[in-house]
Amino acid sequence: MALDIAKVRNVAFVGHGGVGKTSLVESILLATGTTTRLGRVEDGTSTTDFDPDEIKRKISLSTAVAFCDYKGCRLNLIDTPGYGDFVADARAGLRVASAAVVVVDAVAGVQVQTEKVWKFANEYGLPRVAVINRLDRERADFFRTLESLQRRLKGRLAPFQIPVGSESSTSGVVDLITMKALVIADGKVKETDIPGDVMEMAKSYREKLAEAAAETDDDLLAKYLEEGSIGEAEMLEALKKAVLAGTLVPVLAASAARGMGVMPLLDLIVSEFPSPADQGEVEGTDSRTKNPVKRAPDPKAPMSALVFKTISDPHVGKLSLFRVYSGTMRSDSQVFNASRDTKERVGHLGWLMGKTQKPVDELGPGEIGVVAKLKDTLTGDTLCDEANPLILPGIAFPEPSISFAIQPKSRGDEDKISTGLQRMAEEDPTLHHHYDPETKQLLVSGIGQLHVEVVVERMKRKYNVDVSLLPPRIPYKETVKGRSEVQGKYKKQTGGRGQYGDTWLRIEPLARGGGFEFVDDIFGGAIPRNFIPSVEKGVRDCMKRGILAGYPVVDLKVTLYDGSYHDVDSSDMAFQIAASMGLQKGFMEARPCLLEPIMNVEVVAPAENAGDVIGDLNGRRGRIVGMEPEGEVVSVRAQAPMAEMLTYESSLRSMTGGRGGYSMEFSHYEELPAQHADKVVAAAKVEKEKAH
Ligand SMILES: Nc1nc2c(ncn2[C@@H]2O[C@H](COP(=O)(O)OP(=O)(O)OP(=O)(O)O)[C@@H](O)[C@H]2O)c(=O)[nH]1
Ligand SMILES: [Mg+2]
Repeated sequence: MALDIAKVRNVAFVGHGGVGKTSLVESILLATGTTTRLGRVEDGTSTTDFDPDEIKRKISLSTAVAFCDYKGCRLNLIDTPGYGDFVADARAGLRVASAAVVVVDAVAGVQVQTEKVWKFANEYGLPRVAVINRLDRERADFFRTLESLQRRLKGRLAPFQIPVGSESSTSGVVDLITMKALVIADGKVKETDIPGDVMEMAKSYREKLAEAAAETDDDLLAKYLEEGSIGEAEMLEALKKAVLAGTLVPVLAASAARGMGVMPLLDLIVSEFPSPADQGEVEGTDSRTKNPVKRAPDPKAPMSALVFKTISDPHVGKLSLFRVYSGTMRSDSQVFNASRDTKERVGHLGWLMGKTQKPVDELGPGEIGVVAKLKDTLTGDTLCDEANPLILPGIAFPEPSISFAIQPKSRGDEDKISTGLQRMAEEDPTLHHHYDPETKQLLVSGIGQLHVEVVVERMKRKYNVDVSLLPPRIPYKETVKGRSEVQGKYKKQTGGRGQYGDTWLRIEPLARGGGFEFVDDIFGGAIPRNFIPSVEKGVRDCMKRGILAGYPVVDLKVTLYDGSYHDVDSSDMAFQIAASMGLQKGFMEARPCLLEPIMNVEVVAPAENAGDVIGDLNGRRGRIVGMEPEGEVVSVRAQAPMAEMLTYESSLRSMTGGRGGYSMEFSHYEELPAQHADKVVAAAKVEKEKAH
């Protein structure tokens, strides 16, 4: 029997790295009796950080799902990674969730990834709660963090609780709705009266909450202004509506380590977050007619499900994690992958509890499940009923921003490497790889350095190949700043049939991000029509290979405006070569330059190190764009070239005695100053000579 859909809650845990998402999920599993002891990330015993790489690094690298039952509801807890390199998984987790728990650290406040996941949640229109966690830590401050949330995130945030005690003496929370305290004593949560020392604060925040509730409804506001208060039932009702609509975000207080604030979070999830039934119909596209179609979350409707995660294991094979949106998926059945137009056999279905699966016969709308060994299905695909083929909106994954060349440590491992990379790319849509014939190197591209390092470790553990990672290759690009007009001519007469292609090209820059534009400006048949695509192909191929230093050419407009041909000797190939020769020459005459990737960097460091951090960033050609004190720490935002930031981790560590942290993501391309560009061009020459 599938679950009662009104009783399902799909909740994604999102936030910046290391704020306690996995620990909070673990506390929930213990509090609901799902587990009998509290697993810990540090000990490698948590339910959702089960992967050996996660255990080794003590961070989540990948989305994992666990479930629990509470007050008659089924809660699917989607634990997503917070580290910037793995943010794609957080996005995928939010895509299939009905609500989000945004966890923030009580010391650091809002951080880069907090803002990012907040935007994703907005994109999917998800109701959410903000949980201020790790309140037991030194320098933790609920009210300062609340202020940081209200200032930096868009949306109305109102505390539903305030903490009792602070830092190591944190002992519980005051529930501002019931005006009772929930304190932890002997590892158990007890309801008590509000302690005297927080009474004033509790009253003042209760007042604010009543006000926030009143403001959600005109009639209620009128009553509040007239009578000076509103009843608990009315207040609750108004808050509930606003939370469901996403117009109000409750803020809760927690310490996952102490199991504090967990029960109120569970109550809120059950009573205020939507079920898949509340989420209503989903819209997709009929894969045959391309018409929009809607599906109700009804167990009897035609089945549709979205795959949001793929895990591949050399032993178990491929696992596909999915959410059912309509209809019922059954074990031992056949489904249709509408995204790839292929049938798939579904063997055993399961619910997920971290790395283990609980077998289940069928999964109804809203349920999250797993199936092994689908042959062609990848992340983002829609599985459905073949007679009613539907494609649901997929998941947008970020493009990789950093590339490393990898080398096998022993000869003859090349095949194993490509199999491994192929499999890993199936699991991870943000991992790309390709062979560069210029340098004869295999390049692996990912979102950041850690991402690629993890890939290399996995390759060793799962596919038994040891590779070394060469220093990262900065993804420079080439472009021009000026214009030129050149002839590209290829003529060869050696016995038999010759080769003849002749083109005149005009080369001009496009605005940054403009890509490539090819204009055919041939009149009067100077070049026959069938050879025009050959010219374009010659230009494109040459741009891909690069001209100045072997990096792809971008932001370029090439106009073919004249040329000539030979009745017998002209061919597709001759025109491709002619165009490529023309472009190479014209490019060099049009003031070529290199573009370099610029990163957005956010550093959080102790306030006393602010001066050093800023000085160091300036030394790395960085531009400081903002600096905000957050209590005893300071957050510095800057833009700096990727090439200068590769060694940042260790510098920051030594500057701050290990107390600073940072995150970084790609922002845009800018011209690389000439003295740096010269070095890159020279290095490319050396590399090319070595390869030939
Ligand atoms: N003192 C204290 N430490 C906590 C608390 N919650 C989590 N931690 C610790 O903080 C560290 C990070 O916790 P995780 O649960 O792994 O954080 P996360 O948000 O899942 O991290 P990523 O998945 O890597 O983004 C671990 O060492 C936890 O034990 C808390 O309430 N108090
Ligand atoms: Mg985690």
